[in-house]
Amino acid sequence: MTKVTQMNGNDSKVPEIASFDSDVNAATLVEELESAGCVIVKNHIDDHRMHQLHSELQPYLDSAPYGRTEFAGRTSRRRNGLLTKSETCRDLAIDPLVLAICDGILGPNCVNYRLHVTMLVELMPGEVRQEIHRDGEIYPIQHPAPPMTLSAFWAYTDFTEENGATLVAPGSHRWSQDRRPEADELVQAVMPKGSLLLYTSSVWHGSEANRSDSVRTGMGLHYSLGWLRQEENQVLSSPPEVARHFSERLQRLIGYDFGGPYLGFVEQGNPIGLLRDDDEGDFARTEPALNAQREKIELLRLGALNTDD
Ligand SMILES: O=C(O)CCC(=O)C(=O)O
Repeated sequence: MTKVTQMNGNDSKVPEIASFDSDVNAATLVEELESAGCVIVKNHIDDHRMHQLHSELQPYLDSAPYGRTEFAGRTSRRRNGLLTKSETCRDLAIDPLVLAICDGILGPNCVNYRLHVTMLVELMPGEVRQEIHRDGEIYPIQHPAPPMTLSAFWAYTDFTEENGATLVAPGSHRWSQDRRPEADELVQAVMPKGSLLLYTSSVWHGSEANRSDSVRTGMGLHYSLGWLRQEENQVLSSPPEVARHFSERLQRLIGYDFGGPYLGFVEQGNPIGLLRDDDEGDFARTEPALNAQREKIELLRLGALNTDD
């Protein structure tokens, strides 16, 4: 593990993102996410899998239009719906280490978490800095809030200072609604291709300008609490005739499952039945195991977290 705390001339801490090798255990990463809101896992996937991922996805990126908003980046290209486009991406969406982190970060506040959004973000040379934002802003909830999403942003290319490695404000998951990061509170997630940046929904972040002459591409596979609406409409992006070929873990993760007791039924029963030829129709709108898990969840008191300021 590399975790260095530097001091500047004013004796104040220089922000840093703790960075771990990929043999790190999930509990260590959960602890770091709870204390800093962000963490890097270096070299989590090898060159062979990166090569597979590129060969499956790059044609879709090459044909993608440039962004049409400042936020999407007018010199950037994006693609979503990645599960239908790449088998390697389907595997990465259920990466055991990432799911174990979701268990620790999202698990305490829901009985099932979901795949929230899949996206490729390619910054071309000349792209400007993105608006710094919190992913949790899509929900009308005051920050700091308990983690509503866990973002897993994979380095599809190397992430360098020059090519636009994501800017993150460590510790900002505890900041009040109105506190914005100062310039010296932002640090870039510099990491080699195949690494992974993780951060939670109250963390301020955004892509840095690409001042290099090469592209910088990140692949976001983000997760959310099972009782929230997912950012990407996963069951329309992967309708039943497509999703029936996915692994059962992935089918359930994208939404062919209850999001909690009584959440998301189809004709009274579990939507996983839509993907089974031999399904005889289950007319239970919830399941005893879900009900039992639900009992263990402490009621959320939004806006009740301690802030740092
Ligand atoms: O591309 C990046 O570094 C971050 C992108 C991001 O946060 C977003 O588009 O929501």
